[in-house]
Amino acid sequence: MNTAGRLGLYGAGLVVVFGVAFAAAGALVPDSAVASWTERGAAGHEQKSAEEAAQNAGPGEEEGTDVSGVTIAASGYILGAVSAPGEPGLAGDLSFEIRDAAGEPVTAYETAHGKQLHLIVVRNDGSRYRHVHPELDAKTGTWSLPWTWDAAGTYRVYADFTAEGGSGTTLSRTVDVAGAFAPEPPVGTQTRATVDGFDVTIRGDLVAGTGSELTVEVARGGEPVTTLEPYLGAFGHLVALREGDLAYLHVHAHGEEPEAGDLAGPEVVFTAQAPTAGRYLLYLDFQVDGKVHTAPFVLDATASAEHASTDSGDDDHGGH
Ligand SMILES: [Cu+2]
Repeated sequence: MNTAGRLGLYGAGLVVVFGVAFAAAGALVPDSAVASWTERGAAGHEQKSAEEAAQNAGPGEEEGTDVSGVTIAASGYILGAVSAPGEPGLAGDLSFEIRDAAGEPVTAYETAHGKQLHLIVVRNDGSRYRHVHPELDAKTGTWSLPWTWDAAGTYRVYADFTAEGGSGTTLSRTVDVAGAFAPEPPVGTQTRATVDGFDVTIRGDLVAGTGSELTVEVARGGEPVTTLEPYLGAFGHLVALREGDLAYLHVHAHGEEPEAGDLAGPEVVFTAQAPTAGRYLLYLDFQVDGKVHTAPFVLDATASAEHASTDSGDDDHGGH
């Protein structure tokens, strides 16, 4: 399918600017190159072509859809350097700080989805996904948690947070982990995942430029699982990344925030905002018997025009 032609100027710009890092999946991306593209994305300066000028609108303002997580700075905040072990198997800490426009570490945050900061780490090929919650040293503004890498490669580290008095922000940086890199890119769309004995399916059509309803269903041993537990303010937490630039999409679970002790299943419904046609990598975290499991999926979003006759435009954004 030729999606490139439908991406529009902004998408084309992204392919040019960010596609390089992903295309280099067979090799580590030099720090200098990464710094160059992240800073260009953040500052949006020195753009010359029309394509790049369109990009000046910045993530999140593209055709009214939400794109974030492709820059180190946004909304007056910057993600500082990420410190982490340099190669697989070395035990250490992963740490960083968020700084404000004045360069001061941010020490006060608001809780969203049950936590003050959500840390998503994924290798550039979409593998090795982790969703964790580091601890804040409220004196220094340093976030940290014990950390060991399983495999070499270039990783994207996303901090999804709401600073006190601010709005929800997602910033990202890349971290290089030395060693021989064996890529594990997705081979095609994937609507079914088997994880820790659970069979999880996802259905629904991702349509660019609108809220797309996605339903996940969890089974175990052929039986529907009706004992999904609340996790991060919902009965599941879905993260979606755009293949290529690994832009971080906004996904909302439907329904009221569950209370402790509530159970649900086997289905959980989400609304995802796919900004463009193309491929998306999705990761569902769900909790059963106190344990969190992660099911990965790969979906292709169609251009909105292709879908005009069947899509009702139902835009349920749900609660955040
Ligand atoms: Cu989280």
